[in-house]
Amino acid sequence: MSPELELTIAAAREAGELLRANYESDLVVDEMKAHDIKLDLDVKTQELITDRILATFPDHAIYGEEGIAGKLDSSSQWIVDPIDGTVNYFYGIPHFCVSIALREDGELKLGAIYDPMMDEMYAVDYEGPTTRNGKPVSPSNRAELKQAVVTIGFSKTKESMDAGLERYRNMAYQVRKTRMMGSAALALAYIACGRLDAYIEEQISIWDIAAGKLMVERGGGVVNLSPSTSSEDKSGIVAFNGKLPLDNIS
Ligand code: 2AM
Ligand code: CA
Repeated sequence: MSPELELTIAAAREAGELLRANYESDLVVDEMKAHDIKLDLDVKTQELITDRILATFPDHAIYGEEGIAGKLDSSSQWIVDPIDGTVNYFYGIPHFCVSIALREDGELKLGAIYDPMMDEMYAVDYEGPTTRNGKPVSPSNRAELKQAVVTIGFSKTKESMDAGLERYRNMAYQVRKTRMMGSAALALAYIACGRLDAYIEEQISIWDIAAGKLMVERGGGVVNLSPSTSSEDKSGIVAFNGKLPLDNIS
């Protein structure tokens, strides 16, 4: 394992332990929006990850959901989501994770996604397969929509919700089951290991998907991103096992 991935895994695990320790405790809410919540713990967890990474790589950049740090012009960028699935976390639904990826010269290189409630660590290095708790995993072989379990996410704006609902309506008739689970990073980790066959969402941010995108692609899955209609720094995503006929959906 590369030293960079070792650090990524250690930081993700430590962050996940902090989340597990505070799970179902009285949480300090920084911001409560119609369809989103920001917790003090989002910020604290990112600070922990930032400290661990910059202690080893003080010249690198940190791009996190909760802010930026380090040398921002560095060609080595760590893309961090301290809690992916904050709404689940706040409501005591045990499906959320920590996601950390390393991007060098604009290319995703490695990453880890840690689900602290399941104690599952997904990881992908500079080379080699995606692993879960150290064992190689791969996407499913299901090639027909009628066999597929597809997870769909709804975003925040009315426009993106309307688009998502329309897509959901069409998809629901064709697939075996749909799921709405609330963590983009875990949706991708689940595709990378064959638990889910596809994930479609109208509007996600890079930190939600950086590590998971690499995990899916490394196993031969496909992740198509499209520019979001409503926000410049967000994208739509269609991710799948590489076998389903979803290449033309965007
Ligand atoms: P979060 O928990 O880190 O905010 C739920 O559909 C997924 O969308 C989660 O992965 C969630 O990540 C993400 N998400 C929540 N708010 C978002 C926003 N404003 N823009 C993009 N993605 C968001
Ligand atoms: Ca988050």
